[in-house]
Amino acid sequence: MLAALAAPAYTDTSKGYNLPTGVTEISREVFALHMWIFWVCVVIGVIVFGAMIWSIIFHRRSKNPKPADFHESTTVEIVWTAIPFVILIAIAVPAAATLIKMEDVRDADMSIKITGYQWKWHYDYLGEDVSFFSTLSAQSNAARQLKSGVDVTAVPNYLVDVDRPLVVPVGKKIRFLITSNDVIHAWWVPEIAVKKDAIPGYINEIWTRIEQPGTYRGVCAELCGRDHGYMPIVVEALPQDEYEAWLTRQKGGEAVNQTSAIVAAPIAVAAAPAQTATDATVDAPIEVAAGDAAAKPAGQAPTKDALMQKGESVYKANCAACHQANGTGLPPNFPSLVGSAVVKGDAAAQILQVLKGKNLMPPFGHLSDADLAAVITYTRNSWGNDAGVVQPADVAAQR
Ligand code: HEC
Ligand SMILES: [Cu+2]
Repeated sequence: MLAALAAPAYTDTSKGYNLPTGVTEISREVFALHMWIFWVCVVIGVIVFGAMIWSIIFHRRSKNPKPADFHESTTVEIVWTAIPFVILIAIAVPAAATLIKMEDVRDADMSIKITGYQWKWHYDYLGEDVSFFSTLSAQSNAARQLKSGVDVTAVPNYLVDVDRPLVVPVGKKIRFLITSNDVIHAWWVPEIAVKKDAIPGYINEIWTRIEQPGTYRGVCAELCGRDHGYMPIVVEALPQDEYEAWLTRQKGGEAVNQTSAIVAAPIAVAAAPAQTATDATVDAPIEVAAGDAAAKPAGQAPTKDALMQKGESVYKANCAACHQANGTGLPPNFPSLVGSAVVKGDAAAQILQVLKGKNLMPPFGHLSDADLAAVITYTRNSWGNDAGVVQPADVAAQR
């Protein structure tokens, strides 16, 4: 989130209540179509309602006790068939032209596979060996919890902020391959006029070429279950050189641990309010250690402090929705982890349950070993629990 604050301001090209004009050629065409069809509708509305109101007033019964009884007029019938036909053609031709352009994904400069999950997005930069999950930002997620006590109007970009945005270059034709891992989602970012269903078993294609660097926000546009409202999209468009620098940074170290880069930032934010000034100075080196240690491949086991730090942010992003930030859950459906026999018990059984899920609890096998070890260690050693450390190697052993 600190990164988000430093990023270019959110670009909003909507004018009050209207659609945004957006920052791509297609989005401007969509806007022009929208306005053209809107005015066609306004004119039709004025004529039809005008004729109706005029008839009601000037041909009311008290004025014309004996109604006219003429019948059939070939001229009128031809006119009222021809005019709508012409209007429909005038709408369909430009709309079809834009649709065809939208579907033309040939000659793309790069491809990104987007996969919807309940309730997050996964981005895979094809051919680049860079992929990651993008989930609701820890700050929004904490604020949205029942009785969180947080004033949501004070949370920046409440519910439209993520831990890791989709970073793309400007000026490049980017092909999106959109699919889903579970139910139907829809990837929608109004400023770039991209809205496509993410359907399990299908891959939908669409493309964009963003002209202006900036941050563009969107949401899942398909009712996809309980947390449908909590899977926002953030696209950060960077100039080509900055994008390339970003991509290089992702490749070094990211292959080992997909989420390492973000973990440091949410921790800083999450930990800050609770800390006194002295704590903050004392903890600062540990934060660095958390990022480093956890990002290293198994073999160099992370310290308990590092696991706890990272675990807290993984917990907030993945578990707090059901088990609550303070671990007490929402019984009877979502059990409390405070003093839970499973949490205090055999580590292997607990790892298996988190990896594979159980009944209403979804599987978390898509998280890295480092993230899972951290979150399990966190639950085993928070809220009065004291059940020892789980290392990434322990998680790997259960996969
Ligand atoms: C969608 C809601 C949901 C989320 C998110 C969730 N859980 Fe659970 N969890 C459950 C439910 C429901 C159970 C009870 C499963 C059962 O025994 O039927 C459970 C049980 C558990 C248990 C066993 C507790 C006990 O005493 O039975 C542990 C440990 C646990 N979850 C850890 C986690 C961790 C760690 C995460 C995050 C990585 C997580 N859960 C995310 C719903 C959730
Ligand atoms: Cu969705």
